[in-house]
Amino acid sequence: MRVITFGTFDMFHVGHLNIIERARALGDSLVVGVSSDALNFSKKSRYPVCNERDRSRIIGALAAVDEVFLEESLELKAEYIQKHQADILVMGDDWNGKFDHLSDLCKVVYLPRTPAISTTELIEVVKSL
Ligand code: C2G
Repeated sequence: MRVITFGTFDMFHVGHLNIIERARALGDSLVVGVSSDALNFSKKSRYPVCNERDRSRIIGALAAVDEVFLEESLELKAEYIQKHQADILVMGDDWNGKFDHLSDLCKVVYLPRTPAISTTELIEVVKSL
């Protein structure tokens, strides 16, 4: 079974590692769509701290990850799932219900987020040092 997941993975932290490892454990291979800088800018009106090239390199270097590609648009999930022949889509439960319409293409699984860590909180901690 091939698993696919998506994310920005900015300032890579253990919450990111946990979901990637848990996603991989649901199948035999894992492909990760890393959100592009432009996609992030369109969503949040700011660019990620780490650029898409560096974020993709970090994700691609993980033992749990078999393949990485750039996610250019939130609207293209169906195309990405088909292109990569994914059997299971994994997302964190902050996206609960948002991708249920894709369940005719593949199984859709929402995994619980790791508590008490996020890129936003890391930025706040660093700012306050
Ligand atoms: N995550 C987690 N626990 C945390 C923080 C993040 O499990 N403490 C998960 C998120 O639920 C998500 C993944 O890690 O599944 C990546 O998180 P983000 O980088 O915040 O990704 P996001 O901007 O939500 O993805 O198509 C979706 C887009 O790519 C956006």
